[in-house]
Formats: sequence, structure tokens, C-alpha cells
Amino acid sequence: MPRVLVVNGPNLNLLGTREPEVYGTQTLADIEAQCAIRAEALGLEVEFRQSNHEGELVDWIQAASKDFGALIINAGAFSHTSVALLDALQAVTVPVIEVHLSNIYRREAFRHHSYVSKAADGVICGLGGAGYRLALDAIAETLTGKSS
Ligand code: CA2
Repeated sequence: MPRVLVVNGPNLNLLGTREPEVYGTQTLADIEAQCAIRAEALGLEVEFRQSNHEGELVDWIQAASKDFGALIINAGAFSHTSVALLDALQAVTVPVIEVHLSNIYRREAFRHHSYVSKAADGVICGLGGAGYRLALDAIAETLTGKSS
């Protein structure tokens, strides 16, 4: 069964506690649970991780091609700042989909640019937690060549 790594960056552990008008009311654990259900239906295995530390995210990205068939990443604020994440992502040989809960293009100008996007095969933003499930749908289609 293809394994998909879902990597979440800084402060996403705070989801559901503040700023519901921007990020919704779901916690990251809620999103993880929904992804597990969707992954099972698609014949995928999903592993969900979150870190506030750039180096740990780099380590996970570096190992992704060896241990997983695809990568979904919401790098949080590091999306807009981190050349280190971009360099790590450019060495990934499996499909990469970038997800943001909010529509970063409707927000402050500093959120309009993402280093992650330069290395992503696809980008989903503004659809809340559903974006992660849609990313799984896209990965299933990419890996099997079949649409649902
Ligand atoms: O929309 C997204 O998914 C973001 O990646 C979320 C990041 C933000 O820096 C990006 O520009 C867009 C922030 C995640 C932290 O979210 C919080 C949630 C609740 C309370 C405080 C922060």
C-alpha cells in the first residue's frame, strides 16, 4: 500500500484554539483523523507529523523519498521564509503537494510568496482541512493513474 507523509510546520499544533475566522475550528488531530479515513478509502497509508523546528522538517523531507510514495506539506510560516525547506524539497523524487488552510493570496502580501510552491507538483489553499483530503485524492490519482 503506498505510504503518504503529511508534514505540518510551525504553530499548526495550535489549530482550533485561536483565530477560527482564519483557520477554522478543526484541530490538527481532527484533520489527521479525516485524512486517515480518506486514505483508507483510497488504498493509501498516511502518516501525519507536525514540528515547530525547521531542521526537523528538513530531516523529514530528506527521508521522504526513501520511506514514502508521496509528500503533502503545509510548512506554515516557513513556506514564506525557508530556502532550507526549498532545497530539501528540490531533492524529493516523489510527488509533492503543498497545502494551506487559508487562502494565502487573500492575506498579507508577505504570505503571497511560498518557497515550497517552487518545488511542489500541486498547490491547494483556502479550503481549510478539506485541502488535505483533496491532496490525498490527487496523490491516489497520480500514483494509480485512475480518477475516482
Ligand atoms: O493557511 C495555512 O495553512 C498557513 O500555512 C498557516 C500558517 C501561516 O503562517 C501561513 O501563512 C498559512 C500559520 C499556522 C498557525 O496557525 C495558528 C492557528 C491557531 C492559532 C495560532 C496560529
